[in-house]
Amino acid sequence: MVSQFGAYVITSGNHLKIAREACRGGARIVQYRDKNSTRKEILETALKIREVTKDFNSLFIVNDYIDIAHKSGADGVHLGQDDVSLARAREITPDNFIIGISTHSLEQAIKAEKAGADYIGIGPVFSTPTKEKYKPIGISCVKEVLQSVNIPVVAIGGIDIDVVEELVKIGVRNVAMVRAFQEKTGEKVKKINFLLKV
Ligand code: TZP
Ligand code: MG
Repeated sequence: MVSQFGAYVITSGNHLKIAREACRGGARIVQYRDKNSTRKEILETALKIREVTKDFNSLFIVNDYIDIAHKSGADGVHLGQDDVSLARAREITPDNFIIGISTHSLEQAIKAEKAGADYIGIGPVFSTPTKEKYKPIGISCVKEVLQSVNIPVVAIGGIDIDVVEELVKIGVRNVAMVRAFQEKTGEKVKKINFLLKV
């Protein structure tokens, strides 16, 4: 797996459109995160996003659903702290399947690496309505995580272009956004990848 993603695009709203624009802008990785549709709809959209990401040679990750990730031919799945355990996820997915884990503290980050995660998300860095029940961890926690684990660390939560430079300064090499990628997706991917030297 690549050791740096750069802009990590998480879809919302018009998922396929965002995925397409992300790929056109040079995104190395797209996560399909759909909290509203039915399983059937999610599989249908996942299959379409798989086609687009394949055309651009971008990695495709499905949030929450291991079975749909597998059926759609995705490269991997992204799981949260309350989802099936990483060990179980490994058992039921093929070799080389990418498994990313959401973490919200240094302890969770270290635990996820030990358990064999391919990468982790760490956040929310700043407060965000997209994950409003979570307390922001702040930049200092992200820095500690970067110093403590060796797998790719994706900073997430309340991030927009204007803070990327600050994140780069503490060593962040992967930045995920949900809301901020709803507008000018391709343009933002390009800018972020430039700042992250991807
Ligand atoms: N995990 C941690 S924060 C977050 C997720 C999915 C939401 C990030 O959304 P936004 O809109 O980029 O703040
Ligand atoms: Mg989840």
